[in-house]
Amino acid sequence: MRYEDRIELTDNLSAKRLFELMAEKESNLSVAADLSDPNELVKLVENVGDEICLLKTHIDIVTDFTPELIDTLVDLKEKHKFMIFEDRKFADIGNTVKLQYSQGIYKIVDWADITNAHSVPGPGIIEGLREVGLDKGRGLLLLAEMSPEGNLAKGEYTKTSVQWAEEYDDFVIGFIGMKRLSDDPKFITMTPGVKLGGGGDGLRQQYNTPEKAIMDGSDVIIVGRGIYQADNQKQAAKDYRTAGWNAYLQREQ
Ligand code: S5P
Repeated sequence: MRYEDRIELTDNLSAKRLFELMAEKESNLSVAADLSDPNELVKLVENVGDEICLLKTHIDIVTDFTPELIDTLVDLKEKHKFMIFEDRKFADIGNTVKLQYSQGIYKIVDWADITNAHSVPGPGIIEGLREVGLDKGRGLLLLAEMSPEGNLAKGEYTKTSVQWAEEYDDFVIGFIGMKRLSDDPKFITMTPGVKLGGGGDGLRQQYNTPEKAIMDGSDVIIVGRGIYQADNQKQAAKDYRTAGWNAYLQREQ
């Protein structure tokens, strides 16, 4: 199904907005902005902002973090029209993740439209995050699968994650997965480990091409080093955007 036809299938505001934005902007590209220098991070976002539907951050890798950085990212989000996904990978009990999501120095729930969690602690992790995120219209992705060689997110673990998404579908908007994991089109699958040319990274990351990810039923390709390490970040983002979007058009024909 086309992204615009999926808007009405979900009640979650972040999922609706993302489908809308992807269709409007003709982009299913998310950039993983894994840069520690805040100035380099902002420069990257300025370079790629027009090409992406979603900015994926790891806010805790930023050296000398200040709350002003969040203000800058939110300003860029409004200017270039994208959403923000803080890739926090929560993994604790419900009560603790609730605090990690809303308190501390990052106050993730205040600015990140989307975040994600491991399923390993059980459904309490979803319930804890949902208590603070749902009223703010936030969305959660479950890490039902992962990209690196040797990871344990497979089989029953993946299946149970999909069941929990169905159970908490007002807040869980989809998955990190290597392929489509649910037949229900309201769920969004985002795939990391994407690089033109494929390959790996020496630390067991495994790359697929944008075409392979989209043809396997993914909705959003997540690209980090393929874009931020390129000599021309803007051009690289354009290339990945075109590859992801063309694969989607071909899939939906
Ligand atoms: O299984 C996963 C899940 C995630 S969210 N594998 C991943 O690589 N990621 C994230 O995607 C990872 O934390 C990083 O931010 C990005 C991949 O970056 P790249 O430089 O390898 O493209």
